[in-house]
Amino acid sequence: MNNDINTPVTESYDENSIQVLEGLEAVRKRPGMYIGSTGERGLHHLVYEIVDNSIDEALAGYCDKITVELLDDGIIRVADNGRGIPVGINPQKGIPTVTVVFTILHAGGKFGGSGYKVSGGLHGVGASVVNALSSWLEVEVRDGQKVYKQRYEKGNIVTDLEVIGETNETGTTVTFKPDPTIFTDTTTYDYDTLKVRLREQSFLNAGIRIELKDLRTDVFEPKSDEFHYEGGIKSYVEFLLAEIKKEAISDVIYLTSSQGDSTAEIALLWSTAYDSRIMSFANTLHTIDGGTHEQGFRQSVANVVNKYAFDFKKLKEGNARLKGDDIMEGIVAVVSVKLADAQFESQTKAKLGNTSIGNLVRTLVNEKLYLYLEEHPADAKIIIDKAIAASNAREAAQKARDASRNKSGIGGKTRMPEKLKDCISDDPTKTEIFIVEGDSAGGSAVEGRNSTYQAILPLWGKMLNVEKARDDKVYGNDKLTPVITALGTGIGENFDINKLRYDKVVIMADADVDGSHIRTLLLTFFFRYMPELIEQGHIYLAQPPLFRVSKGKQRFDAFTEEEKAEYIERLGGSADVQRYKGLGEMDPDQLWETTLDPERRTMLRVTMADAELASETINMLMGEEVEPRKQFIEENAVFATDLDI
Ligand code: TSJ
Repeated sequence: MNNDINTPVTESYDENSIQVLEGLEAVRKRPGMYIGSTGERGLHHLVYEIVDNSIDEALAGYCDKITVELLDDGIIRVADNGRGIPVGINPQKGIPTVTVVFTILHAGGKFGGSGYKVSGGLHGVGASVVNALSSWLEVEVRDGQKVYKQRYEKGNIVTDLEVIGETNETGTTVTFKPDPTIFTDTTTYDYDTLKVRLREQSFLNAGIRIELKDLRTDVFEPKSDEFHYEGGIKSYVEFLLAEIKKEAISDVIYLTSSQGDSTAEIALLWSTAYDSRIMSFANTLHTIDGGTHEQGFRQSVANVVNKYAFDFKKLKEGNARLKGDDIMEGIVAVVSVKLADAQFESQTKAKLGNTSIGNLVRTLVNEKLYLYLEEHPADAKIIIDKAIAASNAREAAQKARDASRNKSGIGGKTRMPEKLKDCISDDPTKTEIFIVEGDSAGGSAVEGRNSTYQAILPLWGKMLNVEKARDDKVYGNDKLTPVITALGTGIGENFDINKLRYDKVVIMADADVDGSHIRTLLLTFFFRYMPELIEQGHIYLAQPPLFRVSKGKQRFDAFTEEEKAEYIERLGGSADVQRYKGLGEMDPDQLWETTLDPERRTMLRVTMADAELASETINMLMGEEVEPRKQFIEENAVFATDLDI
């Protein structure tokens, strides 16, 4: 037996043997060329290289269970119940096939070119690479009669293949310890990284059972998962849907076809989401950067939906064609292709380049998705309506965005909202804008204000629920557009605090439930779209009083029940008490005296000083759960007080 990886184990010098002659030494010299990197990714890649062999055995129909175990000391064990790697003498090399698999560098590894054959052959690709990069590796083969074992260290054979017992089972078990002198960053496996990948593989290979066990004694708690999906990529889209916490608005649509060596398999559905989630794979490798198969999918889905909408007259005049992005809104899809000579492009080698597979996908979608729509007109209607809604929202957003761009300077002045009663001064260090709830309060405020420095912008009606809406709706909302326009800063990426037209932005709403609602919505809007305004202390909450306590010429405004009682006592125990029902019922003078006059008013400055409270609040506001948000809105008065600095 040949015990040295530097000694060629073959006598033949044909072209294929050149790599063989290089031996595993080459792998240890330039590990990155074989596994991508020697960082965390490369470390995890070792496991995938081994597991892929068991998956091939399962695809060949001889294995239905794969187990991956994380052991102490960075050791990994992968076992399957397949036929077992052949132990007979390989006629070309004169040594057991299993030894060939682990000690000879095979041409055409995953990183050296194409490493995939759709059916059979090419098993064991990568096993020698893993062996070369392991401090030690042991393989155990069960052939239904005997248990064979061989051990290697850094790729070198240290024991002959020997029989160590008897068995009536079949299968292969590989145990290895990645070499810490190669994986210098880390040799610690991340359970969740393996979990995501193994789950993905079990989706892509319907019916396979993959078990993952964390048996490391130093982990906080032992973990294990089992993945088994008879539905394959149909189960995958359902899983992805659950992951984004959305509802389906169509059935799962499953399309498949093959041509020669190539197959394309697609599962898709439309959900209530506002973006799309498309996962593409080539030969079960996740093509993060997409490629021909994914592009073919996107284009043909857009074509088919448009063609169907046109053929069945589902679009109004002028809505001539729906854009791809609008059709894709809410789509959840898995596109999985298998092909003989996958060509990968891009920096990360995660983009498929084969044009023929793009055409296969296009043909598949063009024919079968169209048929599906014809046969499921109710689904088709929902899908098209959703695309039309997306299209309308996008157009509204564009209009609002244009409106929010401050064109003053070169192109003249932005037109201010009709409802805005602006102030005379345009000195942005002195001016104030009051965003007022309701038209009647707005009227009093306009009359009562100091018109040199104080602008009034009345808002009315039921506001849009900012937390729940998509960005487009916020941009396009006719309640918020005047606010954006009046402030002058623009929002999102257009935001420019230097264009702020007022020093103080004051939210003025009643102390009742509606007022609290509006306050919450505006605060949420500012938090989300103009956080700098809060950070730099420009946002305020007006504090209109609740009571007027008077006796003769003496008058006091009380902001709380306690204050009211205090004033009554100060006035000798009896006094006239007027309850301010709302801003709308104050006359202009009262509003000026109590709420607008900088000399007398009380205002709360909204700050982010209590950053934790703010972020928690916003998380809760932005979250999916309705209950805490509802509760928050009801308790909004408390929020305002908490922000009082
Ligand atoms: F990568 C590996 F080599 F290290 C490895 C291979 C690791 C593990 C965990 C499993 C396997 C593996 C290989 N499982 N099952 C097989 N099957 C074969 O190698 C095999 C068995 C029988 C025949 C045959 O034609 O009879 C052909 C093959 C390729």
